Amino acid sequence: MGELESEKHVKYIVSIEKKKDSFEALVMEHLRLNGAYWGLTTLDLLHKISAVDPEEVIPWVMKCYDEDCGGFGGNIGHDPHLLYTLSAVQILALFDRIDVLDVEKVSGYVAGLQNEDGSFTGDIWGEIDTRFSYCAICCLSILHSLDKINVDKAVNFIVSCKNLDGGFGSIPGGESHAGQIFCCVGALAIAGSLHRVDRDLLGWWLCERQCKDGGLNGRPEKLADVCYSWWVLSSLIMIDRVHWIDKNKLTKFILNCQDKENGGISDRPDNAVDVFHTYFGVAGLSLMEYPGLKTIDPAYALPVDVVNRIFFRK
Ligand code: GRG
Ligand code: ZN
Repeated sequence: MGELESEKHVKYIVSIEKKKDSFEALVMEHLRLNGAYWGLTTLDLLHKISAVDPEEVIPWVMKCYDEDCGGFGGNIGHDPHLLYTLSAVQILALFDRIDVLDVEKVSGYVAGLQNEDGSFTGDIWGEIDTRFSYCAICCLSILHSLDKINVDKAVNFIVSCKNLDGGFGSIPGGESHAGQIFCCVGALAIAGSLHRVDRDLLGWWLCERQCKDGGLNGRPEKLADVCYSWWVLSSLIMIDRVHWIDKNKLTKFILNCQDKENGGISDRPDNAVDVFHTYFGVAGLSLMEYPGLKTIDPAYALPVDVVNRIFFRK
């Protein structure tokens, strides 16, 4: 079935970090802090975080910080948003540099986005989505600041987005989608509330996502895509039902999506690679204990050694 082309993927990720004027960098402009998180986490899983210089990364991350409100934008001068604030905190955690943050200020920004019903808006414009519940809970947990929000209400809102099929949507009544399921299950895991998930029902829905080609899709009747190797598999692991899919077939599907010449992983075989699917492929393989990779934590989406450093530091 071929092997994971680790060295080529490292070269590919480092090259997109450098080629800031490439087409991919251009279309990804507003997502740069996210892209940096996906790329850097992949490098760390491949044991190659040393390929980038923290003295370049950390000052750039801090340039995306809005001192007035305490949140991070997607790039220098962009408006702050929970999505980018989580990416910034995750990148700083990867480099063990949370110390550069004003934790009171950043956690105050995140907590200020919680609504009366426990939900979160992504920024001042008011869109509500369980993605933002995940971002807030993950971010505050890394900052040891969950006490700044009403966790019970946050959990109750997420549970109100649970559907009869066992899955979760973006808002109450929203269709079940593997990406939202990751967010809801991840947030509930971090909040210590996984007992609110119907594990057998959800596990059944999630394992039904495996297609004939071995890959996973995000909803019934859709095509398989490497990114669901992350969204679906991480959720299955958190509810302890990962043995319900065929790992061997999924591993083959991911390895088939590699660009074996220039590095990088695509959404499905023979498509163009990008940094997101490179992360999803490598992270999916890490969840399946592929040899030579660091283990990734399914809830925090960070290598387990990084998570341990955050919570068990003496
Ligand atoms: C730190 C891992 C981590 C996440 C941060 C942004 C976020 C929190 C979570 C996003 C969850 C999500 C909704 C992912 C789904 C993304 C996706 C592939 C959407 C495409 O959906 P469709 O329906 O595509 O357009 P399909 O595959 O169904 O055809
Ligand atoms: Zn995808």
